[in-house]
Amino acid sequence: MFATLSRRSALMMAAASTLVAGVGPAAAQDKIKLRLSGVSSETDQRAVAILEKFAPAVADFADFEAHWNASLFAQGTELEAIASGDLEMSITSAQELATFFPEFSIFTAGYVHQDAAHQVAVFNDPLMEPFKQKVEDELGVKLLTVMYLGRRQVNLRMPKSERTVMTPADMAGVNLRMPGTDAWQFLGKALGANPTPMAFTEVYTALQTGAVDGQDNPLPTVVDAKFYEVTKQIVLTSHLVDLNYIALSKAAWDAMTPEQQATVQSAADAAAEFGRQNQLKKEEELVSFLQEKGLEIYEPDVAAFRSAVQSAYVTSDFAKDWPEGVLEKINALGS
Ligand code: KDO
Repeated sequence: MFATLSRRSALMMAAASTLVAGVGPAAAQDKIKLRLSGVSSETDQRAVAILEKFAPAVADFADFEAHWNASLFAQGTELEAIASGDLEMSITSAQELATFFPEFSIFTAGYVHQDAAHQVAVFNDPLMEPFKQKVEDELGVKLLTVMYLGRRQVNLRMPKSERTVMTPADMAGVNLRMPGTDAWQFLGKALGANPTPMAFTEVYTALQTGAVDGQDNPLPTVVDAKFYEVTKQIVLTSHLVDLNYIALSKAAWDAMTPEQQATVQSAADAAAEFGRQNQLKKEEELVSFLQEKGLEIYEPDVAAFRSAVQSAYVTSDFAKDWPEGVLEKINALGS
């Protein structure tokens, strides 16, 4: 709690100084610098969408640079970098935002978002406005649009003959790598596992050496990061329909003309839509690819996972930070 508060206060100070020092509207000949730091490879569908749809659309007025594989900033440090003026863009997550604004944990809870369309409906609904406004006012970060990462599945090193997972009880003792924030660790525990925090860029080696028993990610990520080379089974828990937000420095936004802002917004929306459709297609296609690679893929008792995970969240401390009535509004936007 104290860590969260001090992290947030430091950031608010940094954001305030960036806003004060922020550049005014750019002179016609100056291009606005837009450096994006991403954790995924450049073949991940979100990266492909940024490179194919966002970058060309803003090329006239922005000097856009994308850095992948966490080569510019480590996973989880990007928002701080934007707030302090060292970076302009990232593909951030609700889990990262929840480290500053605990109410964002509502979007990190398992089995809350139902599918890609539900994520879009939630992001565009008025319920999202106070969340977006707070991030803008206190971190100096604009959340432009929502990107679809996909349905997270449990992916283990051991074969099914050694451990078959049908319910959360079958996850007991599984050392499951989760990304490194409290919200992710909680999800790992709610699944019945022993969660281990670890940066995405270390996961392949940890699976290879047995430092962890497994990891969770959507099928396209399992393929893109080649986790299938070092794991034996995938349990289709679909425990989190995972999302990211395209985050942009408010100072960079304020340096743009209204026309440029409109172009950036529509380029971000177009990239997100392109990435979403490609990722959905890949989620469908990749089951057979992974089976051909020798992985066993099966459905557990999803109802048992859903009820364990949902009850873990609603009785958790996280839920105390969820604004009144928002969960009900999110649910009402689903099918
Ligand atoms: C991961 O670390 O497992 C994760 O899937 C978490 C997401 O929030 C997202 O940051 C993603 O990694 C990276 O973009 C790499 O795909």
